[in-house]
Amino acid sequence: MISRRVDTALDCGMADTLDILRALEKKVLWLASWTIHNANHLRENTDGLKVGGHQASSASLATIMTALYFDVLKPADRVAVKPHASPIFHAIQYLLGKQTQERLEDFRGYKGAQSYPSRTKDIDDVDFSTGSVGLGVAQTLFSSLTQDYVRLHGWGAERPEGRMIALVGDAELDEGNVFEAVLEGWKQGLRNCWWIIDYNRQSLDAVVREGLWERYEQLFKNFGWDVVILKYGSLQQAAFKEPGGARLKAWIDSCPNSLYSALVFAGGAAWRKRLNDEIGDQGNVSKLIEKRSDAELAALMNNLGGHDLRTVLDALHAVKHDKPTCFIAYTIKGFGLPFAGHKDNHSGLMTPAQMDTFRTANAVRPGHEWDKFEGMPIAQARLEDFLANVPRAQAVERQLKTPHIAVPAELAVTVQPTMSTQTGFGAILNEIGRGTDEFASRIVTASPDVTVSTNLGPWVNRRGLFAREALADTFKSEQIPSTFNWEFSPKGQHIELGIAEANLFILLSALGLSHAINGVRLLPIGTLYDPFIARGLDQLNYACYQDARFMVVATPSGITLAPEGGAHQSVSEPLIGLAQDGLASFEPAYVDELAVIMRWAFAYMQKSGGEISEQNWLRDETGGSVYLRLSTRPVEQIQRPMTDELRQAIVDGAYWLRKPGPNAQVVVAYSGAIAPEAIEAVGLMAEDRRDVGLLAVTSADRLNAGWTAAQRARERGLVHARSHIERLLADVPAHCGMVTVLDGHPATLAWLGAVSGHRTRGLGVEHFGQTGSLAELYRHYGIDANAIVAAAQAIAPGRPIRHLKALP
Ligand SMILES: Cc1ncc(C[n+]2csc(CCOP(=O)(O)OP(=O)(O)O)c2C)c(N)n1
Ligand SMILES: [Mg+2]
Repeated sequence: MISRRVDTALDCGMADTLDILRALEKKVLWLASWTIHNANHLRENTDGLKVGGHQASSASLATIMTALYFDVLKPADRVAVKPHASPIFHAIQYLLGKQTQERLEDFRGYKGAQSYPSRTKDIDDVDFSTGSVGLGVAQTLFSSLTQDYVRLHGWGAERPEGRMIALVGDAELDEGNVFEAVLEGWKQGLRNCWWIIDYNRQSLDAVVREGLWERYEQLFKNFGWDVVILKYGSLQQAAFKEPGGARLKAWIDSCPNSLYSALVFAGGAAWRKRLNDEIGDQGNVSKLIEKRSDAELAALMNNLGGHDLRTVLDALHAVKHDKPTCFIAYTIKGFGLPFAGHKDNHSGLMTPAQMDTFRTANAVRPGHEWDKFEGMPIAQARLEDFLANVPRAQAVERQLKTPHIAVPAELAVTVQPTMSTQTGFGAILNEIGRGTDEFASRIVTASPDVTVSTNLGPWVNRRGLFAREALADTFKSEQIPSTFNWEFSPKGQHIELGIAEANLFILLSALGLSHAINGVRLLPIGTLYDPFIARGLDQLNYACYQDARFMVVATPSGITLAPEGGAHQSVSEPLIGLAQDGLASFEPAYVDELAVIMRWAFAYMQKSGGEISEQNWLRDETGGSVYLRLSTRPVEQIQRPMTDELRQAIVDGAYWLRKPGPNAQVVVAYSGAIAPEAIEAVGLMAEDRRDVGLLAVTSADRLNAGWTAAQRARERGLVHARSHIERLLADVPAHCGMVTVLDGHPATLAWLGAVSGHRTRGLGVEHFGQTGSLAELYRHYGIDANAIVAAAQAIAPGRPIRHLKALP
C-alpha cells in the first residue's frame, strides 16, 4: 500500500508517481554526488587526494529521503537528518527550490551549504541541526514531548500535529544519550516520533557487529515502540517466491555483515562465485542465480529494503497510529556509487574518471550538471508540476514566529537579611507561580531528579507536574503529610526527568525551540547541580548551537558546598559559562541582583536578529540562553534601592560595590558567593591601603564578551567604542594592583588585569575539592579574606598590611 498519489496513475500514458520518485531518487544521488565532487573545500589526505564530503553516508539514505521529502512528509512533520546525509538533504531542497546552486557550489565553503544541516546557517528549511551524532535523534523525541506539552496546555491547536522524525545512522545508536532519551520517552508517554535507522552496518572506521538489529528491535519494543524492519526490497521479495528463493533468503539471512558489504563492493561476478560456491549445487536456487546476468544478480543482492522505493513507501505510509515507531531499514553505505559497501568508504570520493562514468549513467551532459531535469526520463513539465505539489513544500513558513510574551517590569521577591541565591531563585519562582498572567503560564521548568534540592519545590507546589495523563499524589490522597505536592496533570508546568543531565539539555533544546517549531513561545528553565553541567555539556552546546532559548539554573556550585566533598563541587563551570557561545552566564552574589538578571533573561531569551548594542558591545538584541551559577551559601544581603543604573550594570556584568578613590592601590574583584570574603578583605586592608575598590562581578562572561567586541570595533575604526568593563576601570590608577577571586577557576576573572594593564593576581580553585567546613576549604584553596589580603600585599605597592594573619 503506497500513498494515493503513488497509487494513482496520474495521467494516461504518463509516468506514474512511483516512476517520478524513482527518477528523483537518481537525480538526488547525482546532485549530492556532484555537489561533493564539485566542492573546493574538501580535505586533502596525505597523498594529496581529496577526501570527505560523506558521499557514501549520503547515498545510504538517498532512497528513504526521496520517499520522505517528495511524498511522505507533511508540512507539520519535522526531521533531524543524519549529519552526514547533508548533501542529499541539500540536493532535495535544491530540487524543491529551497536551496541555491550558488550555495551548493560552495558546499562546505564560506557561507555555502553546510557540511551538516544547520538551522541557523543553512537557508533550506533545516528543522533541527545535527552534527554531533546521537543528539539530533534525541532532539526529535523531546520535540515530540514538547509538542504534546504545548497542545495539552491549549496552544497551537490551529496547526496540525507533526511527526518528529530522525534519520539515524546505525552507529549513532552507540551513543548513550539515545537510550537515556528512549527511557525518558517511555516514562512520558511518547508519541508521534519516528526513528528511521539507516542500517548499513557500517560506521566511520569499519563494518559493525553482527546481529545488532535484533538487540535494537528488542530494546525498542521493550520501551513501547513499534518496530518495522525493512530488510528485503521488492526484487528480493519476488525472487524469494521463485523456486529456490527460500534457500537464497536463508543464505542472505545468515551472511555476515562484512561479507555482504564486501560482495556489494565486488559486484555481480563476485556474488555469482560466492553464491555458487556456497549454495550453487542445490537445485532450484542454482537456476535462480543462473538466469540472471551479473548486473541483474548484483541488482537483486543490492536490493535491500532501504533502497527499494516501493518497500520504503509502503512501510512509511502503513503507519496510521501515533505510537513511536522505529524503522530498521537495511541499506548499503555508498549505494549506487563505485565504493558501495567498502569498509573504508566513509571519506571516499569518486575519482574524476568514476564521476564521468556516473555522469554518463545519469545522462548528464558536461556543463549541465546543475540542471534540475537534465537527463531525466520524464517530461520536465510533469516533473515541475509534481515538485510544485509535493506536500512537504507547501508549508509557507517553517521557522515560525511568535509574539513577545510580556515580562513584568520587576520580579518580586522578599529579600531576607541573610539568604542564598538558590533560596532567592526558589522565592522568585514562587512569586511568579502566584501569577495568573501569560508570562507565568509560559514558564516550564524541568529538572533531572533535583527539583526539590534546587529549590523548585514551591513553584511545583503551585503549578504542578506535567504528564499527559493525570496522576494523583498518593501521599496526599493517603493523607500523609509532605512538604511537596507531587501531582501530575496535563496542565502541570514542571517536567520531572530521571537523573540524566543529557536529557535535561536536549529537553531544554526542544522546549527552547517551541516558538520556531510549534509557533508557541515557552520560557524553559532547567535546574541541575553545577558540576553536572559537564555531564550534559555536548547537549548544552548542541542546544545553544541550534539557538534554542532557555535558562539553566546550576546550583549548588563550587567548594562552597563544603561538606558534600569534591564529587559535587564544581571548578571549571565558570569557564564553560565564559566560553560557551549562545549562553550568557551570570554568577550573582545577592538576591536583588538575581531578580534583575532573571527579569532581563526572560526578555533576552525571546529576542532575535538585532544588531550589537553600542552601549555595552554585547549582542543583547540577538538574544540567547542564560546560565545562572547559584549557591546554597547564605550571604548577608545588602538592603538597597534598585536604581536603573545599578540594574543595567548588574546585567552588563559588574558594578562598584565600593568605588576606588583616585589614589587607589588595590582593587578586589569578586564573583558570586565569595562576596563576604572579598568584603572582609577590603575591610582588613582599609587602614593600610588607600581608597581600596571592590568590584562586584555579576557576569565575567558578559564583561569579557563586551571587552572583546569593543576592542574589535576600535580596531575596525570605531575609535570611541568602550565596553562596560573599560568604563568601570578607566579611572583606576595604573599602579593599582588587582586581586580577583571566585569559587571556581581563577582564569574566569584573571583576565580583568589586561583590560587597562593592572597587575593582577587571580585567586580561585584549581584542584578537586574535598570535604571540610567552609572556612577550612576557603583557607585550603586560598580564597578566604586572608588569602585576598596576602595577594594584595604581594602585588600592590605599600607597607605591610597589619591584619594579614600568617597563612598555613
Ligand atoms: C559525537 C560524535 N563523535 C564522532 C563523530 C564522527 N563521526 C562522524 S560520522 C561517524 C560514523 C557514523 O556512522 P553511522 O551513524 O553508522 O553513519 P553512516 O556513516 O554509516 O551513514 C562518526 C564516528 C561525530 N560526528 N559525532
Ligand atoms: Mg552506518
